[in-house]
Formats: sequence, structure tokens, C-alpha cells
Amino acid sequence: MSIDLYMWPFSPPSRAVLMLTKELNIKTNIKIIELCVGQHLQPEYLSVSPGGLVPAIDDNGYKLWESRAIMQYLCSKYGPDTQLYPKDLETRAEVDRWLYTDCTLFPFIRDVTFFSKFRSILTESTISLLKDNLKLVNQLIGDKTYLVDNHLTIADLSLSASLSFLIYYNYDLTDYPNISRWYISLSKLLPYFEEINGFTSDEANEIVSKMQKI
Ligand SMILES: N[C@@H](CCC(=O)N[C@@H](CS)C(=O)NCC(=O)O)C(=O)O
Repeated sequence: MSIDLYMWPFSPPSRAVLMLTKELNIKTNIKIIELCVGQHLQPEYLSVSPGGLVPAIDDNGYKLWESRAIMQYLCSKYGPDTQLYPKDLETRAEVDRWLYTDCTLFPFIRDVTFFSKFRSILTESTISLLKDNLKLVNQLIGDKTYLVDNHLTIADLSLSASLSFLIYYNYDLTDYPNISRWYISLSKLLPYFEEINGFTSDEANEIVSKMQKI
């Protein structure tokens, strides 16, 4: 049995799901949806993900989008005993809380780093909200290696993928040292991390220049 994963390799939520498929050893057919040429807006893809967003999965006819919902589903189906999404109610609630925190944070990261380079949407308010959210995340991470308990969860996968945009676009993390330390540590602990998330700043800028043309 295998699943289809529709993704764009540069997309943080896509990479979070891809990392999880590695953790759970799920046989995965990767279907690249090239955002730079508008493949996500084609009727064929809209029948999988009606909003045209990546990632999405097709698990033998069951279609699901929204990365965090996908990760919760994959853990429940393919790793029912996995500590990646713990069963204990309070521990699971903490993982969920991080996923929601990340879901709030990611649009600010995306707007300030990526979108601002080819769309005029950047406001003082977005810049300031990103700083407020990073301050909180930095405080919550403290000296932890993993966000919840002492082991990897889907919260780590989701947040690290979101934060990667800050790294690619050289966002100044001086005021958020716990975030930098945690991200670097996780990148060394996970054997697939570099392969999936290791875009260079040059590659990230090249993607911006492709987006500018559409
Ligand atoms: N909350 C969604 C966000 C997905 C998302 O924003 N995907 C972006 C790529 S990172 C996308 O598909 N953008 C296409 C568009 O905006 O039209 C998730 O976590 O899956």
C-alpha cells in the first residue's frame, strides 16, 4: 500500500509531511505540483485540493489537504502507537497546541521572507506580529531539544519546516537564540533533514525570481 503525496519541494508544509512519511516509513508516490507554473490551479489538482494549496494526499481514494491534519491522520493510520503523535491526552494536546501556534506563525514568516520579495503585501503590522510570535516561540522552546516531552513529535517537523524560510532568507535571529539552537540541533538529529530542507539562499532567491515572472 502506498499513498500519493502532492507537494512542492520548496513549500514548508509540504516538507513537514514529507519528513513524516520518512519517520513512519510510508511508501509514498511523490507528485510534484509546480507552483511556479500554476499547476496547483489546474482542474486536475483542484479535484484533490479545492483551494489549490499544497500539500495534499490521496490515500487510496481518501483525499486530504492541510498539512497538520494530514500529519495527524497519517500518524493515526500508519503509526497508531507512534510517539510522534502521543496518545496521552495532555501530551497530545501540547502537540496540537504547537501545531496551532505554528499555523498562526507560518503566514507571518511567509509574508515577511518569501512573499515580500515579489508581492507588495508587507505591512508594519505583519513585521511586528512576526516578531511577537517569534519572541513567544523562542521563550517556549527555551533549552529544549524537542518541543514536547523528550522525543520527536509532528510539532517539531511542522515548526522546523516553517522556520526554514527564515534561514534561507537570512532573517536576523539574534534576538531568538533558542530558535536558532533548536533548529540547528534538529537538523543534525534527523538523517533526512538536510536532503528535504537544505535549500541554499541562492536556490531560495532563484525561486523568488521564477515567482516574479508569473
Ligand atoms: N495551512 C496550509 C497552508 C498551505 C500553503 O499555504 N501552501 C502554499 C505553499 S507553502 C500553497 O500551496 N500556495 C499556493 C497558493 O497560494 O496559491 C497547510 O499547512 O497545508
